[in-house]
Amino acid sequence: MKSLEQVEQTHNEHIDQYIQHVFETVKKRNPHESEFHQAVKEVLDSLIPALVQNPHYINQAILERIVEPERVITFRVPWVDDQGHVQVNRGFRVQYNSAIGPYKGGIRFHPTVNASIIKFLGFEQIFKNALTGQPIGGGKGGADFDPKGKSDGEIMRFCQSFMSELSKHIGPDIDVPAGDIGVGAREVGYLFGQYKKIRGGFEAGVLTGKGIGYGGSLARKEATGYGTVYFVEEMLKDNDLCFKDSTVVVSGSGNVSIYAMEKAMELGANVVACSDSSGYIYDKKGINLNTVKRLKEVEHKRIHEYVKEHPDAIYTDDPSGIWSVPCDIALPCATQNEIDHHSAQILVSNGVKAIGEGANMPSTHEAINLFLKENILFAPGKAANAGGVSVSSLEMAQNSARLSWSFEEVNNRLHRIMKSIYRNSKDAAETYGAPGNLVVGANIAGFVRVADAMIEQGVI
Ligand code: NDP
Ligand code: 2IT
Repeated sequence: MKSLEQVEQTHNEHIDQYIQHVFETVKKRNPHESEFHQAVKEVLDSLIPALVQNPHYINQAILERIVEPERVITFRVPWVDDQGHVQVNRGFRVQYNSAIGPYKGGIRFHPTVNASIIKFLGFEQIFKNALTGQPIGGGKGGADFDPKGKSDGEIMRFCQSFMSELSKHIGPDIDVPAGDIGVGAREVGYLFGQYKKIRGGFEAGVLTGKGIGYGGSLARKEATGYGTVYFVEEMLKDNDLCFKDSTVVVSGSGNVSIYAMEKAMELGANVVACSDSSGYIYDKKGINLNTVKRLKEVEHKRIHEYVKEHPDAIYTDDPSGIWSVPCDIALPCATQNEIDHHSAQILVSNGVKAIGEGANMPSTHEAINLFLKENILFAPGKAANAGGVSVSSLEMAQNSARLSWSFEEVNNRLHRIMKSIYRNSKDAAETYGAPGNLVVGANIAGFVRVADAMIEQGVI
């Protein structure tokens, strides 16, 4: 007769085989989409204990359903450049999962955007949004448009063309886009203006990240970066560590990066390095954030300009070199797969204590496994960067109520949400037999909320 342990082991092996089968189907159905495969694999691999405890998720084919987007829209985006030439880009919107609310997620404008990137981001967004506790489903969009070097007029015409098509598929109770890489308040403004013109009415809640003067929320701009630091602060506190007097490296110098640096500095950290896609700056005495803000937010210049004003700082034209700067806390806030196994090894050998992912999927599988193996505190992106979409949801709430809260009010709510995401991820990790593993905890906590809502709504 088999022992109880053997029976359990066989059962777990069956579940593992089932999960592998679901993953193989995803790969077959979506060939050559490596980022999408990566995001799906990370979530599926976390779910064994959740399926062991909840076998009805298997009977109800929750995995097979959750990996398949409810809808994927691809469209032509024609626009006229300043020379009078017609240009064509490809636009995307993936409406991934609406079990707990209208589709919600950003829009990315970057030349690398393709179906794989948008699907990986949309898939991550389902679980991230569930973790926030807010009523928002998962979606993502974008275009392979390169905003670098484009005039303001070109950006506006591109946004108008993009929205001319997208407007057919979105609405305050249907799908609510926001910003992501290459899309900030300026682009959201042009997108909103075009949507309003097409609809003939002021539906404030159709987009978030709007300007403060026409329905935007205070603290949305700061929310992702601040939220990442709030999350990491909780994780550090739980391990008798803190930001004060720590050395911090933050990749990128865009929206998420700038406000992660700001909050880390406020908490007493010395932030010594940041980057853009061309290279990184190292300023031993601490980055001057006012200079970075002016260069990036106002003048739209490259980060290497920083050293002209701060000659003690060093610029190196290799963005991934930033991970060789010794630090206690690393906050990757630029883009996917920016920390590979090699960079992770360097961080570990330099004594890093904690990683907080402000970007989406910035660490490869191999990097994450190394951090976990070496007991480095690791805050996964879908939990740690959920502050942006959380405040987006608060923006929707303010729009519905036709009022606006103070900065302090929104910031306090954001802080509470990040604390509760940390607590729920930590508790789920413990409940499901992986104490301290916030990757497993966040994936399961997000998944269970969505899976239960899907079951309650029947096979749809
Ligand atoms: P931005 O466009 O404002 O900034 C992106 C920054 O990352 C820029 O400094 C950019 O440099 C840099 N970057 C891009 N590619 C690389 C690279 N290969 N190496 C080094 N730096 C690079 O985008 P966001 O700050 O909004 O987004 C950053 C990340 O955070 C993304 O992963 C996004 O999905 C995620 N995120 C964003 C949220 C938001 O609310 N905005 C919410 C949650 C997650 P360059 O200017 O040279 O391109
Ligand atoms: O990745 C993300 O969570 C975002 N880009 C923000 C999404 C949003 O709807 O605010």
